[in-house]
Amino acid sequence: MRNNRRLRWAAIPIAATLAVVLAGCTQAQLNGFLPGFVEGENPVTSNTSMVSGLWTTSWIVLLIVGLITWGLIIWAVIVYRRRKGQTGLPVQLRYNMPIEIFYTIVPLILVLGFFAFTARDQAAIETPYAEPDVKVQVMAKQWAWDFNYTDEDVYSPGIQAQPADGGEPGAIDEAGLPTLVLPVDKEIEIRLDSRDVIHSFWVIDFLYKKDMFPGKSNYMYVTPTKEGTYKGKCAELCGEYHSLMLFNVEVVSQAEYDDYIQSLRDAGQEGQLGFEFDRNQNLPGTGAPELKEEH
Ligand SMILES: [Cu+2]
Repeated sequence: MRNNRRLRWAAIPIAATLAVVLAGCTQAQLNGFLPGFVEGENPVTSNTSMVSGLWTTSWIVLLIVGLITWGLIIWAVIVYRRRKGQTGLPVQLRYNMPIEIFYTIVPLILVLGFFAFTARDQAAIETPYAEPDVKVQVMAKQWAWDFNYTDEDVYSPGIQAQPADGGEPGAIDEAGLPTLVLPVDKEIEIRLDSRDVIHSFWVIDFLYKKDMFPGKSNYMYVTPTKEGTYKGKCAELCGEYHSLMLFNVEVVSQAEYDDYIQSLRDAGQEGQLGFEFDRNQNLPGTGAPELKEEH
């Protein structure tokens, strides 16, 4: 009875604090301060709301755990502080079964909960499109990107970021960055490959990145839902000019996409930039002659 009343007293300030804090939140804050979110506009991709929901909910749960923990620490420090005239050790308590059970069960619930929600969202995001509208292939290389538009059989080669002419020291030539053009509201399958070492394909506002390995293809499935230009970068330290391994993703209307594909065709960039440009030519699966064992 007495314990219940105490708990109620603790619950009131916690709930009040949460209500005040959350009521004062802007949409951007409720979105976990993640990049790409603009109030009143479409999310950037079909996945971003799910990712930011998982992120923000996790933080709220963890902050509640934090508030309870900090509250208990401060309470114990104040209530059980050493008072004038006290000597020796206070009464030592151990094997308090209710508390032992409490701090075994609660973390277990938290871990299982985080796991379940992560697995659910990951499964949704990683589900391949049965019939993607557009297939592209991204080839990472030290320190740039090649883009193959698989269905259209055209390509766009990229070079690493160059210094801007006459700009600030360290400024880069934005116009010269490799650019992947994608149509809006279309299901896109992106095949990810590497020509040399491990890289990682990261479009910041997509809230998603995935590693790219030599000799093994990874895939990502995404539907961009807002037109715009989004910054991308390599997210896996891959050598000296890793920081210059930048690109842009331009999400455009279908008509603009068709124009872009035509411009590549007009420039003679037909066909695909294949694995023949990879640095290592002896990887399994590349068709290279394999070493024969001698008997
Ligand atoms: Cu890289």
